[in-house]
Amino acid sequence: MHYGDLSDSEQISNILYNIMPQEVYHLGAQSHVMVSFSMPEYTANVSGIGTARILEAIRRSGNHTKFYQASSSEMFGRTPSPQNEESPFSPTSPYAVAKVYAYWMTKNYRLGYNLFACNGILFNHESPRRGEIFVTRKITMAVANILAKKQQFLYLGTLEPKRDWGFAPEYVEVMYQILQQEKADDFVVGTGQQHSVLDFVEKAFSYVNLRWQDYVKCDEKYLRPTETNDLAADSSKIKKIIRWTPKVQFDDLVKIMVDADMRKAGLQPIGEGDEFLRKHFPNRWWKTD
Ligand code: G4F
Repeated sequence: MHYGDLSDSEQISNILYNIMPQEVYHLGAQSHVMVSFSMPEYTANVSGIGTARILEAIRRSGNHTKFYQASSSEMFGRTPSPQNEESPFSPTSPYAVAKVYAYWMTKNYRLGYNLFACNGILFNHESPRRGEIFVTRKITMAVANILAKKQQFLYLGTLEPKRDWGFAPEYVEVMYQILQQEKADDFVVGTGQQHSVLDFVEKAFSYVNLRWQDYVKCDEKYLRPTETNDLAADSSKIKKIIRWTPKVQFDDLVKIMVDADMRKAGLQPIGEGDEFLRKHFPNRWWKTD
C-alpha cells in the first residue's frame, strides 16, 4: 500500500516514478453528484485536476504506463438518450463538469503525447458494496431494515430520473479489457436498459412483498439544483470491438442487492438474487458481499 492524495501532485509523481506501474486505473474521485453542489471547488480539484496530475506524472516519468480514466455517463447530462461515444456532453452538476475536464485531458494526453490513455464512459454500476448514500443501496438497505423493524420509512428526493443500472463486477472486468486493446480508445459501457428511480423502488419492495407506497416519503433536501433525467447507453462500439455484453439486467441486480442487505440485517434472504449469482458467477465475489 502506498499513500497519496489526488490533490498532491508531488506525492503522485513519486509513487508513479517509484512503482513504474504497467497500468493505472484511475477511479479516485469525489464521486457523489449531490455532494458536488456543496463542494464544487473541492470536486473540481480532486475529480478534475486530480486526473491531470496523474497524466502529467505518467508523461514526466517517461514510462509506458497505460492509463484508464473513470469517465461518467453523468457527463451527458441533458443530452437525450441513448448516448454513445459521439453524443455531446451537457453536464448538469459540478461533478459532471469536473469529469468532462478529466475526459478531455485524457484524450489530449493521448493525442498530444501518444500516451496509452483511455476513457471508459461508464453508466451507473451497482452492487452490494455500493456506498450507502447512493440511491440503489439506500433503497435496498431500507427494504431490509424495514423488514427487520430497524427502520420505519425511506426518505428520497425525486423518483422520476431514469438511469441505466448495471452490475459493478462486470464493469470492472471491462475496464481491464479496455486497457488490453491494441489501440487506446474511448468506450461507452452500459446495459442499454433504462429504468426510473421509481422502478427500482417498486421492484425492491415488491420482491419482499411490501407495498412501497406505505414506506416511501419525499424529502426535498434530496432534490438537486439541476438533475440528469434521461440516461441509457448505446454500447454498440464496445459490443463490437471488445465483445462485451453484461449478464446482469435490472431485475437480477435489484434481487442481488436486496438479498445481500437482508443477510446483513440478520434476515434470511428471499434467495433469487443469490441463486442468480451462484449460477452465473460460480466461485466468485458473491460470497463476500
Ligand atoms: O444514486 P445516485 O446518487 O447516482 P448518480 O447521481 O446517477 O451518480 C452515480 O452514477 C454516475 C454514473 O452515471 C457516477 F458517475 C457517479 O459517481 C455516481 O456513482 O442518484 C441516482 C438518481 C438521481 O437522479 C437522484 O436525484 O437518484 C435520484 N435520487 C432520488 N432520491 C436520489 C435520492 N439519489 C440519492 N443519492 N439519494 C436520494 O435520496
